[in-house]
Amino acid sequence: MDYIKQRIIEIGGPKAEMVKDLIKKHGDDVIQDVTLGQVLTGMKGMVSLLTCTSKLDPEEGIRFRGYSIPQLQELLPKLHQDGEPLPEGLFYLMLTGELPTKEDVNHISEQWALRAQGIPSHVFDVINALPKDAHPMIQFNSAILAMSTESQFRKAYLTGMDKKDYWAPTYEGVMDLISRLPVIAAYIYRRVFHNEQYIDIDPSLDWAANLSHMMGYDSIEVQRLMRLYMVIHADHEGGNVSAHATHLVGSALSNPYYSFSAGMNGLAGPLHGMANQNVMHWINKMLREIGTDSPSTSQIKDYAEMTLRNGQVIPGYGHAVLRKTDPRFTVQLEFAKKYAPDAPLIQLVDKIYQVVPDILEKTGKVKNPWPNVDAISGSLLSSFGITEYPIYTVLFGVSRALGVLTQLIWDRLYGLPIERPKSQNLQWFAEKVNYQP
Ligand code: AMX
Repeated sequence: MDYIKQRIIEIGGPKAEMVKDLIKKHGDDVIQDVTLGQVLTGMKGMVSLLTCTSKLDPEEGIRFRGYSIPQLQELLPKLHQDGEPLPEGLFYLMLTGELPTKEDVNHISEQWALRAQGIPSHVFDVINALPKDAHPMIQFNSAILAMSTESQFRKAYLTGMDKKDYWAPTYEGVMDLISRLPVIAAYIYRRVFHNEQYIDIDPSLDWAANLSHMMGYDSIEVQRLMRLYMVIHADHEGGNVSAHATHLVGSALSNPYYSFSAGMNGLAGPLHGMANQNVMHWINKMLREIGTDSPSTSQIKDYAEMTLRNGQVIPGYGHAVLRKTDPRFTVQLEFAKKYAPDAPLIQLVDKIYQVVPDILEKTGKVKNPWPNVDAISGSLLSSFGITEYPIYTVLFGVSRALGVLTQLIWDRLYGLPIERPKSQNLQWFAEKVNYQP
């Protein structure tokens, strides 16, 4: 057995026992009161999920197994001393709760490069059957579903295995799926934007560098950017739409492909992962309508206010949990200032940052006026040559697989049951609070 699986058994076994024991001894203990407002406004702040891969603090931002992004930059194995952490290391950390060694990271890199080569040909047929102008997320998700024919979980389930072992075929499916996503994403990118000039995988490269390579970018800078991008988008606790959807569908024991596909359908929404593309759309429309590549802060202010007057959101700003500037925004801005300080788009992002929070604050209703991860990610990719913004949500999805699929393995380890919250009609809520119109 692979030594990582052995380690998962050692770590996961006692934790699974603890979950059972907690339910047995404290299943009826009250842990939180729930307000009507919480239920009717998206369950914000309502504790309803068990997730250990990462934790989101409203003021500080994300921590992966207790480590902040700056700490990860310091502690996770890197290819270059002054470089970005390898996403393989973050995956290992989220999976086991332990910091990986360089050998662990190399082992995962090798595993993924090997497994990436096993994509059945019908998956590419499915992509090719779609029109090229079908949004890349449609192509991406269709390919994920098509790969479900390979599900090891389904085969193992049908053999009648013991449910405490479900995590093992789930792990195999997750490893296959994560390894293959860069190939699929790059294939879609080259199909749609580069005249079907496909580039083969290079098994000597790490996972993120391979994605960059297969997309057609072999510079050290883009490889570094891709590693950073893949690390910071990987996980954001359990309640965000892509994680929660993956978890929910997975709770029916749907295989990793079905479960992840559900998460990706959620990521494709404009309030979630599609925001990274919409930010570029918003910026380009603004530049077109104002008629300049370098608008003044007062022109940006007028345009942002017009967006609000038209009843639209300003993409890249606001968050359901965060109440400060997203550290994932800050780390990208730092990267940009280091490697592309003169990029006009980065200067524009900086200018928008000076103007928009104040405007959102003045609405009196936006709970978080600060930029999120998507306010800059597209401008950063664009500044390094990846200008075709419909692919951005796909790249987000490749990264998000690391977190939500690790969560799925843990759902299986914990033996979590099918999810089935109670719903009530409007009258029930009105009666519950003695509502008087
Ligand atoms: N522009 C304009 N209005 C905004 C806004 C923004 N950026 N952010 C929030 N608001 C509005 C909401 O639409 C809501 O208006 P309503 O009362 O008229 O319906 C009001 O402010 C209160 O909303 P909230 O409690 O502050 O936010 P939320 O938790 O309901 O939603 C989010 C969070 C991210 C969906 C929202 O801030 C938003 O739409 N932002 C723009 C889209 C975006 O950038 N999404 C990406 C988020 C990160 C990610 O998942 N990748």
